[in-house]
Amino acid sequence: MRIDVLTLFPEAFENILDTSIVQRAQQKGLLRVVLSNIRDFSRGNYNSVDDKPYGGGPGMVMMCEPIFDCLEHVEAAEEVRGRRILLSPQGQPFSQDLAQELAGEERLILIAGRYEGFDERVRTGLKPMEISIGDYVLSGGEIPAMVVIDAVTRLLPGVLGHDDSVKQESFSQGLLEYPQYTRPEVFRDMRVPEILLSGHHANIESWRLEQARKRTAQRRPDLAGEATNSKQE
Ligand code: 9D3
Repeated sequence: MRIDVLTLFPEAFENILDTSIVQRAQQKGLLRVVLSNIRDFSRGNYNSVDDKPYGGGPGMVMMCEPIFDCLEHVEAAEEVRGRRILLSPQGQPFSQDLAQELAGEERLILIAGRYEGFDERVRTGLKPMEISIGDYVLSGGEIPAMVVIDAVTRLLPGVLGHDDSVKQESFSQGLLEYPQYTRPEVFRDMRVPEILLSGHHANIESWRLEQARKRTAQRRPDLAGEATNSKQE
């Protein structure tokens, strides 16, 4: 997969991309992330990428021309056009299902904005899909873009290696995690549940499932009923 990111702050991505699973995916040749600075496509003497909103109002708006030019430049670098994605508070809520869908694409082009928002012609002219990562106010689309990159990268075949964590995830899909323990057996009078020391794998598995269900019902009633469990049902 190739992921392009159009941003005013390419530096903001570098540390994250170079220290995460994303780096491993890139080293394995499964992913290539290409950062482009929208400011490189600004015109005129002041290199501006934002301007005052027509009709008045607070704040500044991202201009369409540098974004169109940057996108067209980046798209020309590869045969496959890919999926255009605008990170925006007005977008479709990001979810594991959407991450799964995006992981099937050959190429993603993420557009991360700053300021009060985009000139509407970015939407009408480029017809990107819009993604929000949740109902809270951030200062820009960079962190949401990193969230999307991280969630999608983990789903690319070969990135995690075919260890249990992938299986575990699908096993307990839609449930919160069960309680986990590691050494020591007793820490400040708090004991590890006896069943986990019993070596009885079937009992351990049903204890974990029960714990996961209780926890889900208590903390995330909105998820209850969502769970798919291939072993049990
Ligand atoms: C307080 C500013 N708001 C005034 C009506 C609008 C606004 C514009 C730009 C709010 C946030 C932003 C910057 N956020 C994003 O670009 C963003 C975002 C987010 O803030 N929350 C969740 N997901 C996303 S995806 C992109």
